[in-house]
Amino acid sequence: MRIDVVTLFPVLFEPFRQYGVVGRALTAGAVDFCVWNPRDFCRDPYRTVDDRPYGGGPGMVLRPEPLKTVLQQVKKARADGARTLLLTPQGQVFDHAAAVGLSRGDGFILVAGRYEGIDERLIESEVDEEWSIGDYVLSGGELGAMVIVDAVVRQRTGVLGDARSAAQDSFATGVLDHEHYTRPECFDGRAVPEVLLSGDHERIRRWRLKRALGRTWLRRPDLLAGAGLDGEAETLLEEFKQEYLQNKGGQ
Ligand code: 9D3
Repeated sequence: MRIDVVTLFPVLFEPFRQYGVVGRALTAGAVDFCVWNPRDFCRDPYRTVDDRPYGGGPGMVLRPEPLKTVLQQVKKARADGARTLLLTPQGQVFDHAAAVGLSRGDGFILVAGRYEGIDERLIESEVDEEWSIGDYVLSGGELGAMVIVDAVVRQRTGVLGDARSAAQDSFATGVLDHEHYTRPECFDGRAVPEVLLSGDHERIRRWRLKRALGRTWLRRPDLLAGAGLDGEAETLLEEFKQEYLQNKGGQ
């Protein structure tokens, strides 16, 4: 898989590409990652990338020419017809299904905007899809690009040490994760739930599933609507609800 990112701030991607799951994927050669700066493709002596908006108003707009030049270079370098995705507050909200979809292809080109936005004609001529990462205001598309790369790269088999990890991620299963505990057995006067020390793997599995369902019901009931629970899950969730409503806490 190859991912290209077009950004005015390539340095922001330096630690991102060096560390963690993404860093290992790049080192292992599972993903080719290239960062391009439109400023390097400016023909004017001052290398200006922005200009004032037609019609007036605050802020600046990214000029179409440097972006067109850099995107044509990227597309020539790839020569695989990869889709070009623009990070923008006006885009579709990125989610796990989108991450899985993108992880199945050969890669894509991400364009991170800055300032008030990008000249619309560049979007019409060079951009295939527009994506947002959520309903809050960021200063630019770079964090959005990193979010997408991280979510996509961890879906690729072989990238995670344990192939089951990606499949068990929340949103992959449709429910939130259960609680986690490690040593010591007693911390700040709080014990680890007894069942986790029992060694009874079937009891532990049912407890974890019940906690996961219960937490999803309490915190993100919207997720449960699309989770498609089987009979066992339905039963465990009913147990959780009853215990919760009787104020037993549900251990
Ligand atoms: C005056 C109008 N501006 C503020 C609401 C519009 C605006 C332009 C550019 C707001 C933010 C940005 C920069 N943001 C992004 O490029 C961006 C983004 C975001 O702000 N939120 C969620 N996802 C994304 S992806 C790219």
